[in-house]
Amino acid sequence: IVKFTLNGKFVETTKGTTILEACRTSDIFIPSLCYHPNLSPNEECNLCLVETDKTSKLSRACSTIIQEGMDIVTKSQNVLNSVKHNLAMILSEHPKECTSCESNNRCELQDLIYRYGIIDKFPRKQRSFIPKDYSSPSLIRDMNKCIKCYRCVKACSELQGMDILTIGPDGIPMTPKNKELYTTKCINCGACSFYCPVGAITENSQVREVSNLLKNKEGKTLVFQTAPATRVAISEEFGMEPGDVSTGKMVAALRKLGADVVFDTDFTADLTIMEEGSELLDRIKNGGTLPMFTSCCPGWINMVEKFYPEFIPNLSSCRSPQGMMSSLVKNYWAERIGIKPEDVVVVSIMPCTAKKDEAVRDQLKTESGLQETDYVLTTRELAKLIKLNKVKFASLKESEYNNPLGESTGAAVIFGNTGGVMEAALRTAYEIALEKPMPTLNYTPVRGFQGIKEATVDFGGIDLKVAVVHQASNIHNYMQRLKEGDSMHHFVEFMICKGGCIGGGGEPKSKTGDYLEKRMKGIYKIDDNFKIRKSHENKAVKQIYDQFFGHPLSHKSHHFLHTHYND
Ligand code: HC1
Ligand code: SF4
Repeated sequence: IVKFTLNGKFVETTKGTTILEACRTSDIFIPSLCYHPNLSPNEECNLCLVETDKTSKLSRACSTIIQEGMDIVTKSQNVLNSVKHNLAMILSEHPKECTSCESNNRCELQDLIYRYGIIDKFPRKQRSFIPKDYSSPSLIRDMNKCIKCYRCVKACSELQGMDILTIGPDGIPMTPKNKELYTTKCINCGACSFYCPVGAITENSQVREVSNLLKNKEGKTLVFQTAPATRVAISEEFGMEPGDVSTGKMVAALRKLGADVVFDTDFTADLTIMEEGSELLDRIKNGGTLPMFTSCCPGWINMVEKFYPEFIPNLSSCRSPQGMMSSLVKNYWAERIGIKPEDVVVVSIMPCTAKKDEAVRDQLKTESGLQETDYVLTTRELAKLIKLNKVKFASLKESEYNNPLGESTGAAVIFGNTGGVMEAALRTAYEIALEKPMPTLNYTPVRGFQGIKEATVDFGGIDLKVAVVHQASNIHNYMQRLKEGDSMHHFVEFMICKGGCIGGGGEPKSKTGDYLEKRMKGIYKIDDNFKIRKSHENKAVKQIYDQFFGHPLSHKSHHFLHTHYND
């Protein structure tokens, strides 16, 4: 414990706390652009200035550790003048394109400029123009807007272990050899866009396209699907808490915006379990490639293809639930209700930027060459669309999904959390293999935030060894172990973002320390409240097997629900 004075008040905190952390816990506002609680301090923006011990020399709150007896002042004229000066300097280098910027109204620089009443008084400091990078379907980079905070660089290296972005000679983050992002080994996880405080790296937004379609459908039927992790995060964009369950409000908002049909990606998460669980049992029984890897996370698929191609045979051949849903809508549902697949537009709402990249894969087109998922909006983009249309989200009356592709179980929604696909698969595979339910449905060894979770399940005679790995840096470590022949599991779940999809690069940019924990709890709460919590008990799933696919891994399911990868 250290005791100190903060703006004249006696306070205590634990040893090693920085001034910035102490101020945030005491609800004292300190401006900053380069600091983020999930990243190590950057000490670049020079905005988190405070006075210590009555000296006129200012210290950076983000990197100054509180000492016993320290006297800290955050609000002197000296501090204010310096913050204003430094903000004005940053603004002088920043393009004034706020009205058309993707980050308008959610830009941390813009917020500070208003908060401190900064006038654009310095002459514009001309930087040489950097061509914008539109190469990736997932992300757009306009480094002219970069404020050199380096949060993207740290997110890419510290959190994801990817090292795609480094600081260039001009101080601007660059890709290897300045190549277009899509031609590098970038996996499109979007962590860089999540941490960018301005509009320099953003999702490759399709809000305009979807907005135009909603206004003028040109005879098309607009079908939406919503991913598991969106429903516990979108609330944050409307002043509610992380983890608040907004499934019904999100469906209602989509209807209000003009959606014709809203299906649930959770339905195809249940279908994934049927296919993937059967695939696992088949591989174990018939000597197939093990360990089998889950295949629903598109950032992970990119990583295998780009870094570990020798492990492509380990990937489950199942399409992701997004891919399965779009395939079902265009190849099965459209025909059943008498519309041509080309007259259906599928828009999916995802927590993930890499899903945009998944959507354009050649493998995921209909036989006649139609893209099955037409547009992907991240949770952030959907929130933007809702705000643009002035829909009052918080007071919406809840609405239900359309059926049959809207019916789901508790096993499906937990896909949104790290460990969820594994837990859902075990609930079903165990029961199919042993003809009795698992002793406990809440399989806690695969829950929580530990980077690599390992467990052994007694599968009646064989010990089924499973692992769950999330966050790209942990995945690199796991794959290294695997390459060295160290770890041997039967089945491994991989999710590229910390926490799984709830931590996706397209989720709202919440900054409270515990937003991931709260979203995770929200997901488990939905599962706990479901009457049906096992995928194989989903009635609509059973029906689709009876009426169309026959059984898991049938010829038809291989055709419509499975895929192959690029080597
Ligand atoms: Fe996910 Fe999935 S859980 S990948 O994390 O398997 O994005 O939410 O939609 O497709 O269902 C994401 C989430 C999502 C798929 C499912
Ligand atoms: Fe790095 Fe992910 Fe951004 Fe690519 S998308 S540059 S891998 S953080």
